[in-house]
Amino acid sequence: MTPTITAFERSPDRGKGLARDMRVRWALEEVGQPYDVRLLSFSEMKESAHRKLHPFGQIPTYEEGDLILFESGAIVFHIAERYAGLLPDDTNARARAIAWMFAALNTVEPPIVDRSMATILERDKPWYEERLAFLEDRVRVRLGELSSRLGRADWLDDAFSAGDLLMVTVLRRLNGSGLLENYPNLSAYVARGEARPAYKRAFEDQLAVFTGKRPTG
Ligand code: GTB
Repeated sequence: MTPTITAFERSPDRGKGLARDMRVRWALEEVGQPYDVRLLSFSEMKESAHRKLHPFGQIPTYEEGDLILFESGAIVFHIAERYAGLLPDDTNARARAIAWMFAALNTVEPPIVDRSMATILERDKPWYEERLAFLEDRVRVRLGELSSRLGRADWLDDAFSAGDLLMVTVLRRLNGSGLLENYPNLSAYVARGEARPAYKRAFEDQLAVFTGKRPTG
């Protein structure tokens, strides 16, 4: 059964792969599973038909037969469990890869989202510069720790996994902030993720939603 996911009809990032359907698209491309996409406007996301799929009226969602899922992390985890290619077979290595999935979403993403929300919602406040400096310090702490752990390795725990997929998408939210560039091994790590053929296919597909041009490859 071909799964259907939901995505923005018109993404605020103009198709730069920052909305969270990107991680689901990438996971599906990595495992070679074709999928359909249903595009939603902001108002459609808040209608009851969509809220039956997503209690918070957001994207992405995932429908596959009787299964309806929301939360990008849960969706990527489901894909990684159902299809080969995103989690190792070895039990301990698999547990470590899952730990990195949680680390990406629970430990690294929150300060990055706090920073990006402040740049959108708090820019006109008198205390904005002071708060931004505080939030960026919090991001730097996590980047420093992640950079130390990654060291010279290609991926967080030996082979590429769903943990790397989520971590790369989380770090990409720092694009344009100038923060990632101070950690060359993390910049190279993100570039390594973006160079994967599955990433490129997913990126082109979500970009095509915005540009209206179908990918050529
Ligand atoms: N925890 C949920 C998950 O991981 O799935 C969070 C889902 C979520 O935040 N969805 C956002 C959404 O539907 C889109 S991804 N927002 C509409 C709403 O809440 O009404 C967040 C996002 C949106 C846009 C950009 N961008 O343009 O750069 C980046 C990230």
